[in-house]
Parts: sequence; structure tokens; C-alpha cells
Amino acid sequence: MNIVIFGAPGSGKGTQSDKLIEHYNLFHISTGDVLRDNMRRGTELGKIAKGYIDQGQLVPDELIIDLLAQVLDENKENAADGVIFDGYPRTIPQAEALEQLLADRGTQVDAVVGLEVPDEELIKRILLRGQLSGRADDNEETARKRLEVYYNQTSPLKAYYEEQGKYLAINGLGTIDGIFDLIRQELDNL
Ligand code: B4P
Repeated sequence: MNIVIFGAPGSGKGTQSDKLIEHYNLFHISTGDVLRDNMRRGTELGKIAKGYIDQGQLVPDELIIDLLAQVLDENKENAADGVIFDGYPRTIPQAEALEQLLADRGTQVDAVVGLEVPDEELIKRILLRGQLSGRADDNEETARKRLEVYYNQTSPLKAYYEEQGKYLAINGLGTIDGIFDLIRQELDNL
């Protein structure tokens, strides 16, 4: 089972991914985590990514698509029952590339879990995380920019996956366990 976890910044993608990985034995690919790891290690990719992330912008598609292909190749021997894509795709070209990368490997996206949360709650969560983790892009100005980028470049993916009959709308307001139960009910019905 290959799942995309989808939603605005702060919608709970990383949080719910942790629960899904454990429950369904999935391999986790978070492009945000891979980019932050590169930033910490000061790699060439990390230096380029930092310029975009600190401004609340998306890292260019060519870089992210190459990165994803590399991560998939490095981990093709994993013992999991599928992959959870967290924070990828964020644009239509990224979704098209994912389709091709998976088709080349004889597989596909089975479901897209869409976490739907109102904007003011998203900003609240991001600012709270910023206080706790010190993530440089979790300040109010960058968070609002990230939301704007989400509506312009990422949210069209909802219609893209609805047309394929793969989009599962989940109310992302509530307790973490309550939201996970909603996701589980949807996935267990597939
Ligand atoms: P990400 O790392 O994906 O960051 P994010 O969108 O903020 O989501 P995240 O997973 O971290 O937060 P979550 O919603 O789980 O991306 C960071 C940056 O990297 C992007 O802005 C972009 O520049 C770049 N990037 C990454 N992927 C890219 C791609 N494919 N293409 C181009 N650029 C890319 O959780 C947020 C907070 O809410 C947490 O603190 C959590 O504790 C809290 N929370 C979760 N559920 C809650 C609940 N039910 N109630 C209350 N709080 C909750």
C-alpha cells in the first residue's frame, strides 16, 4: 500500500505519518526531513534548499524529483509493506513524476490522505512548534508565505487526485488519536 499524506503546512502530516508507519508497517519518505538533514550536514543540496525554505518557498521541482528518485533507489530493499510519501508531491509536475517513478517500479499511489484544517489553526500550530523546536521557517511571516504557496502551487493536487478517485478527505481538527482513527477507517475500507 503506497500512501500520500497531503495537507497544508502544519496540518499534521508528519504527526499522522508516525502513526501510519507503525500501524501499517510503511516506509517513511519525508522530503522535508531529507532536506533538513541535508541542511544540517551542510551538503550542496542543503545549502540550495535553505535559501528556499527560509523564504517559505518550495524547493525547485527538478531538485526534489531527483532527490525522491534517489531515496526510492537507496531503499528498494526495505522490508515494509509500502511507502508513505509525506510532503511530496507538492506540485502537479511532482505528482506526474511520482506516477512515472512508481510505474517504472511496477507500483502506484493507492490513496491520498488529505488533512483538512482551517488556516488560523495551521498558523497557531506552526508558531507553537517554532517555540518548541526552533525551526527557522516556523515564524509568522514565513508561515503565512508557506500557506500562500500551498494555495497557489500545492492545493490543485486535491482535484488532481479526486479525479483519479484516490483522495480521502479527513477532518484534521481534533485530537491526534481521533484523527488517526478517521484515517484508519478510510484506509481499512479500501
Ligand atoms: P515539511 O517538512 O513538509 O513541513 P510542513 O509542511 O510544515 O509539514 P510538517 O509535516 O512538518 O508539519 P505537520 O503538518 O506534521 O516542509 C518544509 C519545507 O521544505 C517546505 O516549506 C518546502 O520549502 C520544503 N519542501 C519539503 N518538501 C518539498 C517538496 N516536495 N517540494 C518542494 N519543497 C519541499 O505538523 C505541524 C505541527 O502541528 C506539529 O508541531 C504537530 O505537533 C502539530 N499537530 C499535529 N497534529 C495536531 C493536532 N491534531 N492538534 C494540534 N496540533 C497538532
